[in-house]
Amino acid sequence: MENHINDKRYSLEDLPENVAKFYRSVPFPHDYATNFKSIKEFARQCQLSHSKTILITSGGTIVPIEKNMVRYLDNFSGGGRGAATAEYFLEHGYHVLFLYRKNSLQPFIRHLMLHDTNFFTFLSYNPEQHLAYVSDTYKEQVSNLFMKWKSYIDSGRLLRVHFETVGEYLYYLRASTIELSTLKRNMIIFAAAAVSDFYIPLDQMSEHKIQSKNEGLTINLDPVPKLLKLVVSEWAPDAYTVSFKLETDINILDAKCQTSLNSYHHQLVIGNLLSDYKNWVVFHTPSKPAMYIRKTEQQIKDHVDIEPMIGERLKDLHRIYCDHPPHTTTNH
Ligand code: PAZ
Repeated sequence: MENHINDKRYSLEDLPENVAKFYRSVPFPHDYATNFKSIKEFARQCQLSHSKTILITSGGTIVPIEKNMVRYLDNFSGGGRGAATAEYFLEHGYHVLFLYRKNSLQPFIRHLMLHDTNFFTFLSYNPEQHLAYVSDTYKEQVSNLFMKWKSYIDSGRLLRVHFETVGEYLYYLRASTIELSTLKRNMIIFAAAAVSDFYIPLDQMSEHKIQSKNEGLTINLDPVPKLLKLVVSEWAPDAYTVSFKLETDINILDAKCQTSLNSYHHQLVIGNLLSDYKNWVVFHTPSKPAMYIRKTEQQIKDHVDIEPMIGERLKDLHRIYCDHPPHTTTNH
């Protein structure tokens, strides 16, 4: 790849075999060169302004089952957690690189995109003039949300890069973590995207739409390599790295979070349960007992977001992390 010639950090030769094989077995994102340039420039601006920065990954990745893709495997994630978290950190002075699934929720304008309050809710119609317009009741709210979204983008505080496939996601995760690694401890990586665990390598994928012949379909999937290890040990070793663990069985959630911490040696795993992930989460760090963040009954009734509560706690942990120079023992 043209951008990466002579940059050893991107060399596939030095990667574990399964990771190099993955990158060789998925198509390159077609708008990579443009996005890579934007990410590099964003990292330069963050460094110049000494700004704290957060990379937020958001939404679910898809797995194509045909090269001329008609069908794909997907997951439930809608990007609400990532978008709401981006809002919190933008409002608290951070630069945000928002790596999100195309057409998933975005900060601020998510309120205009949600399925239960889709954009038509905000419109009125004047049949005489044949005009639709934002109704007076919502004018201020819609205008505020739109202006926040636009002004953070225009000022360079919010950079959005989108992906669809798991391959695109992992290409952009590598570029974002490597380029932002110059920010050292000033950076948080907040990996909330729901990333496919399995994929079909290009050389095993049907070229054209798979034809149904009144038979079932058996698909063989290869495992997607876990790149968190490389993020933590090679690509952005000084960042405050947060991963998520989603489970459906509460009895294994804590153990899975601990296993993840022990395997990757990062700073925080946030556990959540599919049935209740909007109402409570649990923080696992290497040195403190598990800490729960729960909405009150009233907050649940009022549909209050939990992400500002997660953000507040995380911002504190990040401040403590930044206040301790590398290689000293911290107790956070
Ligand atoms: O995007 P969303 O708000 O619908 O869901 C967020 C989430 C549940 C995908 C996230 O909190 C999470 O757990 N992400 C990691 C999922 C995983 O274990 O791969």
